[in-house]
Amino acid sequence: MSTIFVRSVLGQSRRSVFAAPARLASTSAKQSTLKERLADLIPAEIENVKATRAAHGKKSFGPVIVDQLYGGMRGLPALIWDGSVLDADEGIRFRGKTIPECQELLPKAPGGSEPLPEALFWLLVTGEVPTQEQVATLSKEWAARSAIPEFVEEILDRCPPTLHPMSQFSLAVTALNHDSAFAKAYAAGISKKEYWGPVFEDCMDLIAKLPNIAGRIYRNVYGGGKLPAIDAEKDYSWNLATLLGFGDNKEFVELMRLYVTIHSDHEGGNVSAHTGKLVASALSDPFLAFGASLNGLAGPLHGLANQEVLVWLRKMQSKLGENASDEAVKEYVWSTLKAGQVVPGYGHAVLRKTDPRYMAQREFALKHLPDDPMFKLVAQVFKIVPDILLAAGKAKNPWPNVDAHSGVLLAHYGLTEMQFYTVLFGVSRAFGVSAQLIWDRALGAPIERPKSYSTAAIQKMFANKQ
Ligand code: CMX
Repeated sequence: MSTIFVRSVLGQSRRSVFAAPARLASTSAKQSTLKERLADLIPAEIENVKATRAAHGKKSFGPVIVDQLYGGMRGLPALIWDGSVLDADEGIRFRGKTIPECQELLPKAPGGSEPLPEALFWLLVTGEVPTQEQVATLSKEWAARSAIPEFVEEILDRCPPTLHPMSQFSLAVTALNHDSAFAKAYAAGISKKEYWGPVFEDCMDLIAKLPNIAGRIYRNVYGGGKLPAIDAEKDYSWNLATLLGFGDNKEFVELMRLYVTIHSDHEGGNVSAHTGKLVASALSDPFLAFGASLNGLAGPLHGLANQEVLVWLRKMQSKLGENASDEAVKEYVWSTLKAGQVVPGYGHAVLRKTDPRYMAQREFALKHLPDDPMFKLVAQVFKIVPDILLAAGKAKNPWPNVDAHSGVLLAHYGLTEMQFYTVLFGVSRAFGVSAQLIWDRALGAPIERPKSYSTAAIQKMFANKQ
């Protein structure tokens, strides 16, 4: 990644703290915890943002057209989101690093080959690749914070098993606000400059508690007995897998490391990320904000698509049988479109090429489960759907997104309960949203309040104008 210099109004060059090329953390960083490292970085980034606004604040990004107001604000530049940036052709970069670069550079578990999500969180928050030692410290810290209050356990235990796991997830996360450090500090009159500290604490608690929440929901709804305790000597993904009942399968644990890493963040405009940022801008605490994110993620055009893909593939398989011909699959895809439904797992609001998150999962499947019949169907669908979507002529992007592949990997290892899949997406998304919420409060981001118009107001505005 190239080094970026921001010229301040005084004519001095200031380097963004996040613009450093890929490197290991500095010696001083090696000795610090994530919070200490963050505290080091904040003053310089505040100055960097000031300088950026002074130099570029009045510059235009180009015109806003009326269609964007009606068209879901597609492409409207409207948000700052530092953890990741999405390129339409290349896909996501986390603090400037592609998924393959993260797979190469981020610390791994002993004997593992996928990045540890702890490392990805450190990268999202600081812009630095952490050391193995820093990652181990973070694993331990999350294990120490992982217990959920008894009343939250009771809330989950009293949910009917017919309540969708995402609704249960959102309830539990929202209820964690009972112990929010930020809400307490705000009520006690904390200064604006100090907001980031308790928000950091809440975000660390949030991420740490998610395996216990997800594990409890999974076992309550699908069985599997008593939830085991978190092991402070093991990493986050091992604990997540173990609480779901799959910890003794090394490949599944590796899958969790990859899964959480690639689902963590996808810049700021997607529904879950933007919802979290918006709600937190009212100074709602991170639990309330992320509960709202989860409610957005639970929609079938967003995170629920990972459930929908497997439902759709299974229906296809039960109709066509195994080893269906390309012709039969084509006909099935057309029948989906003709019924006025979307092909789940295909298309994207920003991407215009195959999602690198899909490719990372495909690589994993080619390495670990090349002969799985469902993976073969996913690969067959990948060959067939893009041409059909192009021929149908509506979708701007005919290529697969992340959700087209995740379900088949989970199902391969025995996690076959499709309604649960979006919960795992939600666990991952907490990483990206949390990193941004911490920085939003550190940088004093204001309450969001874009301007809306009525159709009558638009008509009046342009009356008698060409
Ligand atoms: N199947 C059928 N039609 C599709 C399609 C698909 N996979 N993708 C887009 N289209 C249609 C849209 O519904 C839209 O139709 P209308 O004009 O009738 O409204 C038209 O093509 C143009 O849409 P677009 O501009 O290409 O796409 P959008 O930005 O509006 O929507 C997305 C993006 C992801 C919601 C859409 O591609 C979709 O519904 N895909 C299937 C669901 C899915 O996989 N969602 C997961 C996305 C990743 C994530 O967030 O997890």
